[in-house]
Amino acid sequence: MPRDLRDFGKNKQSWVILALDYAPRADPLSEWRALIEKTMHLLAGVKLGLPAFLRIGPDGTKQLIEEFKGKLYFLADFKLADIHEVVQEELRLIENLGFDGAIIHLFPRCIEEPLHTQLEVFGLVSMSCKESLVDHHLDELSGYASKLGLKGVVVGATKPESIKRVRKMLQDAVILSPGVGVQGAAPGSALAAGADFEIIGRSVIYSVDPLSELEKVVRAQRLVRHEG
Ligand code: BMP
Repeated sequence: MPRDLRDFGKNKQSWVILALDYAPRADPLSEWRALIEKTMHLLAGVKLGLPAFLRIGPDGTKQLIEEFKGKLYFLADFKLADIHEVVQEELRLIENLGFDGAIIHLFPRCIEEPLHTQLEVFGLVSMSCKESLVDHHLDELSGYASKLGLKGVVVGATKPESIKRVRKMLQDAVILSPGVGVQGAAPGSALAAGADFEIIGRSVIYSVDPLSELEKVVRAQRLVRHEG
């Protein structure tokens, strides 16, 4: 049974979702397993991107999730942007792999009715990169996410004004914000703008000391949560 992302944040007092896309060394599964074991107490969840899935496949993915089940939230980010029936089938297969949640892209606007799934589904309404066309439709896509009854949305951490805007529109939505670290947003800044979780990849994955990198991020987040 998939779990609630907000509970992981509360229990861990960390609002970090670690993005796994890159594996600097040869054996991604062992590498990610070791990294997660070392940093798990500072993570609410792990987001598995398409590059990661293509490296370790369905079996490796199942194995990784099984190993840390209940200790971390597992989020699938396979850039789903298709007709309703195909997205529905993708979510079914993602759920079978053991994931707790999944990100879908909303710009095709082909989903006609609420999706049938136990997964928490997050719709992307803004991107962290500068010139994304998606951002021209922020209000429309946020309204669409709400109409579909999605658990939450993805809004770039590099766009605090957009986070504030979406938070006003969707008061109960769980907002996930990628773009902290390498893409320029400071740790804690997306939370300060109204996001619920910050998605962070390379600044941790490529760090010579991922643990202290994460400690810095979580410290900044706790300051926002407790003093903000
Ligand atoms: P990094 O911290 O290494 O920049 O990683 C950010 C992660 O968030 C990547 O997995 C990327 O796919 C994802 N992401 C993003 O960077 N911007 C978006 O607008 C949407 C994303 O899913």
